[in-house]
Amino acid sequence: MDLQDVKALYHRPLLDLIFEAAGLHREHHTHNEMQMCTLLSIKTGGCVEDCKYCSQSIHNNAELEKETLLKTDEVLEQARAAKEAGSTRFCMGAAWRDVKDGRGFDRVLDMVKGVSDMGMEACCTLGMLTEDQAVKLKEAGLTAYNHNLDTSEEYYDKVITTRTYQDRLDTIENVAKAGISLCCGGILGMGESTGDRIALLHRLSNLDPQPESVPINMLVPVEGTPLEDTEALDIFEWIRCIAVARILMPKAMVRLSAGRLTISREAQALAFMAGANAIFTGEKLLTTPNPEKDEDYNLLEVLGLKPRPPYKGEKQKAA
Ligand code: SAM
Ligand code: DTB
Ligand code: SF4
Repeated sequence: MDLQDVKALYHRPLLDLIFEAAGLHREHHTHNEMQMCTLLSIKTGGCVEDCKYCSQSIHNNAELEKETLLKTDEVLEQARAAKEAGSTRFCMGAAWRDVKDGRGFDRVLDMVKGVSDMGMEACCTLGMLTEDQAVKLKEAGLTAYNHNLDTSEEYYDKVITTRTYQDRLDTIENVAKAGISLCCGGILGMGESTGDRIALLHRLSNLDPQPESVPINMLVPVEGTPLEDTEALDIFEWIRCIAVARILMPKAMVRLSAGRLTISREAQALAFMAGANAIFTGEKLLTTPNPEKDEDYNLLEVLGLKPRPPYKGEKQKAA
């Protein structure tokens, strides 16, 4: 769909959007299933990028305990615990600008292999990646790689100046060339305009192939970052974006990522109706808090949703 069409879609009445999104969700997915994923920060803080939202950038002043790259055993222990708690996808995040070949990367490859051998979907987000590195991750058993566009190309340099939009697109291309599923989305509520949100959704849906998973992050305004005082985005605008994402990318997993802690159960329920079908569980995302496990399971139960089994091997699950 071209930008003008996405714009027209975006401005349709909200309930019409939710209705259409819900229909497409039911057509392409088992609509009462929720994918539960767990995140682990395998290397925390000290990142040289200047992403203005991020607690882990050396350019910001967020209070944070820095950590060097975790040991493989520690990571696999956490993956096992996540599996026991019902997670089927385990995502490892590192505060790196890009991946450097060497011992650190070799250790990450061991982690990926270990998680994959446990029967979980293994996912990583490690910053920029070359094609060769992407191939190595694929061979180690990686299911998906997360690398976000974050916002529109126009708004991008208000948020990050140390790498370009094109750098991001290059990594995304390297991931696709290696045959790894792409997890690619953005952040809402960074002070961007409606037009920026439309442009982001347009860009995401025109990636070829489309992302297998689309994380929709709501800005977590971390103290000590330049975005700490950003005014919260209207929750219906967030739901509108989720519905548009579902309509534009009917086969993707639409993943409610950062920001759920401050979003009401009712708004989350509406987001699920609008096609969101994956959440991050566990009390922490990478560095910021997330709803308690019991709260999430309670919400699923109330809504009649059940955790979705892992789908390693097949790209898309039959509805
Ligand atoms: N360093 C790697 C990178 O930037 O690609 C991987 C980790 S990074 C934390 C992954 C994503 O988390 C970012 O692209 C951004 O979309 C999201 N994120 C980080 N901090 C956030 C915040 N405070 N609020 C919402 N989303 C955030
Ligand atoms: C994504 O888009 N959101 C997740 C995942 N990819 C790695 C990360 C959210 C991080 C939120 C801020 C934090 O906890 O530091
Ligand atoms: Fe570094 Fe990623 Fe945070 Fe940007 S979002 S500062 S690249 S950890």
